[in-house]
Amino acid sequence: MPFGLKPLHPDLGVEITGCDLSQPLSDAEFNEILGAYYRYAVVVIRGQNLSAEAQVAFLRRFGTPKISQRKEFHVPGVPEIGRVGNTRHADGTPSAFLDRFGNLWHNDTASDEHIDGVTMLYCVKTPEVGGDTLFASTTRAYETLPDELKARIDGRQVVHNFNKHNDYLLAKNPGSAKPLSAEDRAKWSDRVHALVQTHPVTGKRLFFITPTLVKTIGDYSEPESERLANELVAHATRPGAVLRHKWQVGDLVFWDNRASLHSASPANYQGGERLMHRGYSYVDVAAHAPR
Ligand SMILES: O=C(O)CCC(=O)C(=O)O
Ligand SMILES: [Fe+2]
Repeated sequence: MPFGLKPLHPDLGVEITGCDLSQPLSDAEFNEILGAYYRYAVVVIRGQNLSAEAQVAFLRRFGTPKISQRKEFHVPGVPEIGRVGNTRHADGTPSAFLDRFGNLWHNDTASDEHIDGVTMLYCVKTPEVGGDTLFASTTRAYETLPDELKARIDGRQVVHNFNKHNDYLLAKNPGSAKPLSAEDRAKWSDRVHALVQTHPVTGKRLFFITPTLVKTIGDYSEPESERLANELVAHATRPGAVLRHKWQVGDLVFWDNRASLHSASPANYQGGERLMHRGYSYVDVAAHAPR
């Protein structure tokens, strides 16, 4: 039986109904899901009862799962799935990774060389207040970009480096991040990508950027590059362009990091608990193109 599709916003996002991911999917069924993923960039499937193993099996349909470096937050025995949230072990130590500054627009791939990736969050616990995740389309953003801004970015390359993100957090609030040693900094190399790109599967034009990681854009100075990055993302996330996902336990949400930007909400849950099982998979777009 074909799945149902319910678009969530004019620019991006769809809910798929009639889908139980705890059961194996046929190739035809997965192909339907893949079609929705590329067409809408953000996919919501609610009411799931998904073990971490079943989540990995679904992740693998897209490509190769990436193992997070935060081993202490892996689901025991399932290193492809990390815990994200504010939960604690019985001894009071955190049992999940909490990004206190999650309310920054980003994609999850700017610090990588291979930028086609799907991020997948499965909601285990959600607070009554806060914890929404926000999404915006980078294809629609490019399409609606004023010509003057298009002219400033067309043909330019963007250099992202994860160290910039750490510097940004420290500058904003000393103590919010760990000052990095030269050895730590050397782990993150510059990643150079075209700022304006054509999506390899959908053929749509988009811009690819995560402002807090931007070192430079083209030959603009660092402060000019930063301003330009913020202008682009302000356009992408202007009022009316944002899809807000309010979580329910059992929601699985996954997104195409090339075609969208996302942002968590500030981690202020007023005493509530939030726990997501998070996976990320490199996507083998060559096997998917074009649609
Ligand atoms: O926790 C969220 O709402 C989003 C977190 C996030 O940015 C991610 O998992 O990549
Ligand atoms: Fe993210």
